[in-house]
Amino acid sequence: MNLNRFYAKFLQILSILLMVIGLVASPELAIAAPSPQLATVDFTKQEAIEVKVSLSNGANELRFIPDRFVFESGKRYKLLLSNPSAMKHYFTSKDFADAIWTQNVVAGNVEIKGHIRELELRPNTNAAWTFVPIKSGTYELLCAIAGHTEAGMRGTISIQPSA
Ligand SMILES: [Cu+2]
Repeated sequence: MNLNRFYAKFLQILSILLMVIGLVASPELAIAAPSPQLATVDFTKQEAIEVKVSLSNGANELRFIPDRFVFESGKRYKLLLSNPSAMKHYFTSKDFADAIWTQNVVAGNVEIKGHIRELELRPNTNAAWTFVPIKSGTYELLCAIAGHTEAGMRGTISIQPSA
């Protein structure tokens, strides 16, 4: 065997060895390597997506504006609620409230933490509800004041699975 043929044989064996090592090692590496997405996601540090909702309006119409909401599971939202009408109104969607994680509700100089189930807004007040949707589904929204739901103050909130 001359030197060139020796090297050719050596390289052939080496490449086969590397292939075998690669095949054996790669499944383990695939399992051991943490998913970069999972490793870096912190729901509370995502930029909040701002969504506005008006409870009634200056003409005191009994409706939510808008009355359809679509959120995506795992994203962080800041729902900016305002009541520009002369009556108090509720933002009530208990099943939705159970399907999200609430970071806080800020109203005036007060920040409320913990599980929130409904908000009551007096005339000319605002509140910001920051949350992360957890469970997908479609949930009913209504104003709990007698007669308001029936008059049209209702809507739906959908949570879609994360893309
Ligand atoms: Cu109302």
